[in-house]
Amino acid sequence: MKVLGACPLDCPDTCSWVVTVKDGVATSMRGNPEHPFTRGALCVKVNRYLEHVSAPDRILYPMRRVGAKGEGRFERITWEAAFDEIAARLRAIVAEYGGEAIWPYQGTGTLGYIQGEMGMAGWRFWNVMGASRHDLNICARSGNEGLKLTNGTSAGMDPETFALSRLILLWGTNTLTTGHHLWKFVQEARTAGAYVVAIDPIRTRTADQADEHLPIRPGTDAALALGLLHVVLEEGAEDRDYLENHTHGWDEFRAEILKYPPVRVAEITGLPEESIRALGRRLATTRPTGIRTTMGIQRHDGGGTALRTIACIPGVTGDWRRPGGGVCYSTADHMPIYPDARFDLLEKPVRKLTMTRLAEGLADTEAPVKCLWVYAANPLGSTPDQSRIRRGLAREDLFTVVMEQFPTDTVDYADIVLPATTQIEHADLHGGYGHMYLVWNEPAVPPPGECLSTTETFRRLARHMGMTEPALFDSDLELAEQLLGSGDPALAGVTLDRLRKEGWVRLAVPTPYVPFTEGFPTPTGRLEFVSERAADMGLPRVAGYVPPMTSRVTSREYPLMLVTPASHTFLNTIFANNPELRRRAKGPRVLVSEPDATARGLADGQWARVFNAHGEFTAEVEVSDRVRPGVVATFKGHWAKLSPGGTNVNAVVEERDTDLGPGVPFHDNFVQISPV
Ligand SMILES: Nc1nc2c(c(=O)[nH]1)N[C@H]1C(S)=C(S)[C@@H](COP(=O)(O)OP(=O)(O)OC[C@H]3O[C@@H](n4cnc5c(=O)[nH]c(N)nc54)[C@H](O)[C@@H]3O)O[C@H]1N2
Ligand SMILES: Nc1nc2c(c(=O)[nH]1)N[C@H]1C(S)=C(S)[C@@H](COP(=O)(O)OP(=O)(O)OC[C@H]3O[C@@H](n4cnc5c(=O)[nH]c(N)nc54)[C@H](O)[C@@H]3O)O[C@H]1N2
Ligand code: SF4
Ligand SMILES: [Mo]
Repeated sequence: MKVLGACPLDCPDTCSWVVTVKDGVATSMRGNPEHPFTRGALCVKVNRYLEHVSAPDRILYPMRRVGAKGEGRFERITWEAAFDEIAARLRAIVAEYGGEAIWPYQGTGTLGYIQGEMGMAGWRFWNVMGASRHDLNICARSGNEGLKLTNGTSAGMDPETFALSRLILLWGTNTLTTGHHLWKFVQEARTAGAYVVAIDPIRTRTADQADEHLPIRPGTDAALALGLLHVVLEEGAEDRDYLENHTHGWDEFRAEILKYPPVRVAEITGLPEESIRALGRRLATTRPTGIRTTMGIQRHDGGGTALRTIACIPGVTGDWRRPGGGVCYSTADHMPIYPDARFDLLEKPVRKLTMTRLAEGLADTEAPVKCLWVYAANPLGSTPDQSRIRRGLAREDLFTVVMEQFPTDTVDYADIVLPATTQIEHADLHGGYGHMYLVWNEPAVPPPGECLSTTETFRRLARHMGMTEPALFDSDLELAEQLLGSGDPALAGVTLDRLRKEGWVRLAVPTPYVPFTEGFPTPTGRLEFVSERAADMGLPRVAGYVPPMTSRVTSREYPLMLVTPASHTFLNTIFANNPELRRRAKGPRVLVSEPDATARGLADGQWARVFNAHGEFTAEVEVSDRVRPGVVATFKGHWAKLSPGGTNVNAVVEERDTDLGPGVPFHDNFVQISPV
C-alpha cells in the first residue's frame, strides 16, 4: 500500500512523500514524483526518516522522573497515572498562582496546521485552562515584520518563478542546505542565461555553486542594498513610472540611498567597492532580478530592518511587474488558512510569553512560571542563553511536562514525559513556507508503543479533567475541514477529499504567479519606503540600515563575530541523535580563518573552547578560507549532552531581541576561541 504524506519539518520545501506500507510496517519512503516542487526527491536528512522514527531511543511510553532534574532517569507509567499527576499539579498551580503560571511552550518540531506550530494543537485546551499565551518568535519573525513594513505582507514571489529570473541574488540563504528543491528552478534560469550571486559571510556549498560570492560582513546587508540602489540611481535605471504609481515615500528613500555611495558601503560591508559597483550595474540592467532571501539575514540586531530595506529594491527597479522579479522570503502568508485556537474561550485576558525569552521567563519571581509544558520544541538545545535556561529547568518548584519522540536535552529535565507520534503516525495539513501548495499527510502506520498525537493527547487530557467545551474534542479531520473553510478564493476547489486523494493541491492562483498586481496590503496600498507604522513602533520612518551588534560594538575580550546557521545533516536539533547523520556532521566544529587561527595557536582538527560572557561550547577547529578574518562560523543542532563539554552553540548566544518582531540575533554574537 502507498500512503501520501508531507514532511512536517521546519523547512521551506514541505515535501510531499510516498510511504510504502507492508503488513502495517512502513518499508520505504520517497519524495512524491508528482509534486511539482518535490519532484521525487527528499533530502539527506529525511531520507533517513524511517530509520529515525524506529530508532532504539524512540520514546514509547509515558514516564515519570525518578532521578534528579537533568539526570534523565525515568520510570514507565501508564497514561492514566500520567494524567492523574498532571491534572492534580495543573489544578494546584491554577488555584495558587492562576492559569498564567502555565507556559505552553510550543516549538517548530512540526509545522502542521493540526499538530504543530502553524496550528491549534493544544491551544483550545490552554485557553480553557487560562494559561499564558506563547509567542513563537524564534524562527522568522523579524524578517516577517520587516517585510510587512514595506509590502504589507511577508509573502512575495512564487519560488517556482525563479526559473524566469535573469539575475538571482541568493542573499543570506544556503539553498543547497536549507531548502534544496529551489535549486532546480535556479538551474533552469541559468540554462536560460541567468547570473547567480550568493551573498553570505560564509562560502557555503551554495556559494561554491554560484557564479559569484560576496563574503559580506555579518549584519550589514541593508547597507549593501542601499549601495546597490545607489548604483542603480547613478545608472539612471530606476523605474520612474513604477515609483510614481506604486510606491510611497520615494523622495525620502532616495535621500537615504544617496547617503550610501559604494565607497562607504565597501567600508561597512567589507566588500570591494568594485564588486558592489559591478553588482549594482547588473541589478540596474537585468530584468527580472529575483532576490531569494530566507532567515539568515534577520538573525541580527538590525535584521528586521535589513529585510525591510531589501524589500525596497524591486520597488525601485519595478521588478514586481514581472514574473521572476521581486523578493521571496516565505510563502506562509500566501496560505489562506487561519487556525481557530479559540482565544475566545479565555475567561480573561492573559499575558503572552516570548519563546526566545525562556531564560528570563523561568527566572521571573514576581509572576513565576510554575508549569512549563514543552511540545515540538527542544529549548535546551535551540534557545539562547543555554546556561540560564538549564538553571531555570532545574528549579525544584517548576513542573515540567515534555511531549517528545526522543530523549532530548530538554527531556532530561521533565517531571513527566509523554510519548509523541511522528509524521507517519498522525494526520496533518501543511502549507509550508517555500512553495504555493497545500500538502496533506495521511497517517501511514499505527503509533508504536503508547505514542499519541498532540491533538489526541489534549483531547484525552481534557476528558480526564472533566472539561466539557465541545471544541476541545474536534477530531483531526474535523479540524482539517475547519482549516480549509476560510472561503478564501485561493482555496477554490481545495477540499479535504481532494487533498486526501491527491496528496497536494496548488493554491488557486495564476501560473506564473505575480504578486502585488492589485496593489500592496499596506496602509497606503503602495510599496512603502516610508512607513508611519514603523515610526509608531519607534523605528526610523524611512527604510535604511540598522547596524548589527558586532558593528556597533568592538570587544577586545571577545573579538570574533560568530554566525551559527543551519547544519547540512540536522534540522535544528532533530536527527542530531541519528548515528549516521552525526557521523557526517563530524562533531561540533568551528570554521576559523588562517590568520585568526594562527594568532590563537589553533591548528586544524584541534579541539577548542568557543566562549564569551554567557557561556562556552567545545568544537573542533576547521581552519578554512570559507570565512574571512574576524568571522567564525559553527552550525546549529548538536545535542548538548552528546557534545564534548555538555553544551552547544546556544551557550554563547545572548538572550536579546532584534529590532523588529522581536526575533533573535543568533548570528550576531562575539566570541573568543582558545585551544582546549
Ligand atoms: N539542513 C537543514 N535545513 C534547514 C534547517 C536546518 O537546521 N538544517 N533549518 C530550517 C529552519 S528552522 C529554517 S528557519 C530555515 C532557515 O534557513 P536559512 O534561511 O538558510 O537560515 P540560516 O541557516 O540561519 O542562514 C542562512 C545563511 O545566511 C548566512 N548569514 C548569516 N548571517 C548573515 C548576514 O548577516 N548576511 C548574509 N547575507 N548572510 C548571512 C549564513 O551564513 C547562512 O549560510 O532552514 C530550514 N532548513
Ligand atoms: N544558534 C542557533 N540556534 C538556533 C537557530 C540558529 O540559526 N542558530 N535557529 C533557530 C530556529 S530557525 C528555530 S526554528 C529553532 C527551533 O527550535 P525548536 O522549535 O526548539 O526545534 P528543535 O530543536 O528542532 O526541537 C523540536 C523537537 O520537537 C520534536 N518533535 C518533532 N515532531 C514532533 C511532534 O509531532 N510532536 C512532538 N511533541 N514533538 C515533536 C523533535 O523530536 C525535537 O526534539 O531553533 C533556533 N535555534
Ligand atoms: S526537510 Fe525539507 S527538503 Fe527535507 S524532506 Fe523535509 S521538506 Fe523536503
Ligand atoms: Mo526556523
